[in-house]
Amino acid sequence: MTIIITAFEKSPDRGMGLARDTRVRWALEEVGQPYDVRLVSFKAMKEPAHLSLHPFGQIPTYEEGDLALFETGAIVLHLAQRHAGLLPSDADAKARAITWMFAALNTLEPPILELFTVRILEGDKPWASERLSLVLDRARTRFGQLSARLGDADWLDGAFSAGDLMMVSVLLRARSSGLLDEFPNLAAYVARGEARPAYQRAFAAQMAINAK
Ligand code: GTB
Repeated sequence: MTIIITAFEKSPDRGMGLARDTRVRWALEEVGQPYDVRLVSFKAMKEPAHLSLHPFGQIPTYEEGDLALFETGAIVLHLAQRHAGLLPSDADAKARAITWMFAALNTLEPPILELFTVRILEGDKPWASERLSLVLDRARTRFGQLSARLGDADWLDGAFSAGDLMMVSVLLRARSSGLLDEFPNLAAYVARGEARPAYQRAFAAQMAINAK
């Protein structure tokens, strides 16, 4: 059964890999599943055909036969549960890996998105610099806590897992803020994720679309 995901017809980041289809592509590459991509415009995302797949009119979506999913957390978890390569077989280790997926999406991603909002979307507001320092401090606290937990380990809990895939994907979005550079072990962790052949293939595939 062919897996089909959706992605931006033209990503605003011009192929830097920050749009969320990259993490789904990465998961698909890690578990060795081929997939097709349907590109959608911003207009098409808000039309009924796409809204029937994604109630919030966003990318990515995931179709596999009769199954249609949205939300990258759910998609990556689905892939990790159906195929070998992203979750350990030990039940407790699996639960911890899934915990890291949630931590990435619920604890790290919100302050990183706030950073993006204040730097890019609200950058011209008169209060932007004041708000930026508050938001930076909140993100810095979370980065410090994550950095302390990671220490000098390669991955968050033993072998590379879906938890690392999600955490690296989320941290990548903070690179342009410079915050990652304040925590060398996190910067090295992200670089390790990016160096994985599966990530490289996923990045190249989305770049091929956006470089056109
Ligand atoms: N919680 C959902 C998930 O994890 O799947 C969030 C999905 C989402 O935010 N999708 C975005 C989208 O479709 C694309 S990834 N936006 C269009 C809309 O809402 O109308 C977010 C994104 C967009 C652009 C960049 N960029 O240019 O750097 C990075 C990330």
